[in-house]
Formats: sequence, C-alpha cells, structure tokens
Amino acid sequence: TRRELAPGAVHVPGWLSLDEQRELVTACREWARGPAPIRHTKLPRGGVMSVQTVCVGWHWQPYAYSRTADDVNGAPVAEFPDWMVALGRRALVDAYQDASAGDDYTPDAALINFYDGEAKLGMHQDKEERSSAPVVSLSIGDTCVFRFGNTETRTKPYTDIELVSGDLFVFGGPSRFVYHGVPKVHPGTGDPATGISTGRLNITMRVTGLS
Ligand code: MD5
Ligand code: FE
Repeated sequence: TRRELAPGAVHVPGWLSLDEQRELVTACREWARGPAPIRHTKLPRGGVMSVQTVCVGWHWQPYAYSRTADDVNGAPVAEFPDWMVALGRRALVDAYQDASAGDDYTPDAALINFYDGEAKLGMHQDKEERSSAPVVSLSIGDTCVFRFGNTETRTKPYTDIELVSGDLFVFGGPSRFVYHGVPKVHPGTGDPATGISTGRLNITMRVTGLS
C-alpha cells in the first residue's frame, strides 16, 4: 500500500509496528522532559505555535538551528541517537524500495511535534537545512489531515491526505522543498495502546548539513 504522491514523496501506511510506536513514544516523552523541555515555539513576529516541539541533535528555533535551546532555557540539545539513524535508513530503503537508498543517509536532527485536538501547522517549507537530503516523517496517535502542496506557492494546488498512527512519509528529491502543513487533527482516533491517550506525535528526521 506504499504510494508515491509526487516524485520523491512516498507514503507508507502502517510502517511502524505497535511496539515500535510505543518505544518511540517512550523516547519522545523522555526528550519532552528535558534538558530543554517541550514548548510552544514563539515566532519572531510575536505569534506562538499551537503545536508543541522538542528537538534532538540540533535545536530548531525559527528560523535557524543551534546546539543549545536558546529560546527555551539555553540547555544543550539531547544527542541524536544511533538507533534513530538506523531507523531513518530503514525508512528510506522501504519508501524507495532500494536496498542502498539509506547507505549515505545520516540524519542529525529530529523535530518532535505534539498536536492536541486544536493544534494546526500552517503551510510552510523546511529550508533551514543546508542539505537536500530527504526528510523522514513518522506519525503516532491521532489521525490528522496532512496537506501536501507545491514548491512555488503556499496555496493551491495541494493534496490532502490522512496520516494515521504508524505511517511513514518520506520527502525527498523534487518533493523535499514542497509547501506542507497540518490543517486538522481528529481527536480520539488514536489507539491508546501506543502510549498516547489523546493527541498526535510527529517525528521528522533531517540532515542539517551543519557542524
Ligand atoms: C508534522 N512536520 O506532521 C509535519 C510532518 C515540520 C513538519 O512539517 O516541519 O515539523 S513533516 C512534513 C514534511 C517535511 C519536509 C518536507 C515535506 C513535508 N514536504 O515536502 O511536504 O508535524
Ligand atoms: Fe515541515
């Protein structure tokens, strides 16, 4: 049931087992506690994101990466674990159905987003990375509407799809810099056995190209 929405943009429903989802939830819960706790990111023009985010490897503050969480508490960001590099490589192999697709892939940053029932993510591009390597996205918990747009504008044409707990999405090649967002989460649609009783967790792995 793997589906290529556009060149380089591959959706693999149900990629994570329930056990893998539970382990990811446990790891994310730990990162959410600190050293830099999860928070609603403040935007430079005064807004506050409805999504809550915690970072691993590199800290993302709009719109730059740093090694310390300067807009939270200044703490050094948690180390990007080797097991997550391995997971990212496996994601590329399975999404692109190519045994060597992950060989040169070493993600060094993860953004972990938590959505309550009201949270949304506006249309944006991820372009703070100094690399065009693919982004790996993993969803756990409540189902959401994910809006996959185009590279030129934050408006139409776009395609709305549902992302369900356990789904993998890989954005690479010509789809790496596409506008995208999350207009809606469907509260109460997730399986509490993942460890999330309500809300949605999304993990994105990236290659920052920084050192
Ligand atoms: C989410 N997160 O569901 C999404 C999933 C973010 C973010 O957008 O920046 O934290 S990742 C979707 C993504 C990443 C990179 C490229 C593209 C989509 N894309 O080309 O559509 O919380
Ligand atoms: Fe994004």
